[in-house]
Amino acid sequence: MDRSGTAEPAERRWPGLFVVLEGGEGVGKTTQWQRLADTLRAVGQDVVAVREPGGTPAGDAIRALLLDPGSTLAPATEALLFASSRAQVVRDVIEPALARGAVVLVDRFLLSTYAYQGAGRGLPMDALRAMNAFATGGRAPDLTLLLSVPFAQAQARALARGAADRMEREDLAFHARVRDAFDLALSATWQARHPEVGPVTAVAADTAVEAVTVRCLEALVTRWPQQFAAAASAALQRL
Ligand code: T5A
Repeated sequence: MDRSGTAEPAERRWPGLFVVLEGGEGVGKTTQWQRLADTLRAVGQDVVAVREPGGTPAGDAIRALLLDPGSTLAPATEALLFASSRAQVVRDVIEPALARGAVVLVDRFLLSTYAYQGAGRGLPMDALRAMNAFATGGRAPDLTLLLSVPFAQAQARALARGAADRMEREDLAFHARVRDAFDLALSATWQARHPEVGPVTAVAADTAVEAVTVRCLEALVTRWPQQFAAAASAALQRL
């Protein structure tokens, strides 16, 4: 059992809310990240939405380097570049937004590094954990929504989208290791060992986009009923 059903964490020390969307290629994260931001803004919430890598001028330049199929990067270089983008966006965007009380929606965060650079590339988890701690300064998400779709369906979606970036060009075995790592992150044992990731909850994303948005909002309502009830109700009415 994951920790998503627990009450609002006592350790929350900032006025804003930090919510991350995660999952392998083609699960529909980016689609839901945009839809959640739009739905929350439509009911008057202050929302800051950024994606990793990216979200700052330096991060966008790092993103281009990381995703360019022409880049040749050693696994350690790749990991450090993802962490560099993260360090910048945490300090320039995420921290100030949380301090003023915004809902911060981030498309990928720590869990992606563990799944792609840890399970995918085989880099040591202890090194990645230390690197992540340095990059975030200890900032943990309040909740991660881990979108899941049957592997073949997600691969078909990603393929249908067209030109593949450097990460998407990795072979099926790489992406299967990434998927397994994401699945593992749903276990209570894994989450207890990785408090830096915060609580992780699964969202089934194998249906129409509108229904997945409702499921994401329901996961937020479970944890913060007052804050997200209006947005969830608006999304339900659009079904
Ligand atoms: N990475 C990232 C690391 O290796 N380590 C790290 O630490 C971090 C932070 C980022 C890459 O970097 C890696 C992971 C990634 O490989 P990216 O371009 O941001 O690159 O790639 P993704 O995060 O994979 O984002 P994508 O946009 O490519 O994929 P998504 O978010 O899973 O899917 P999305 O929303 O773009 O949807 C894919 C397609 O499916 C359709 C969409 O219209 C789109 O065509 N779709 C649906 N179709 C039917 N039903 C639904 N419910 C659908 N939802 C979406």
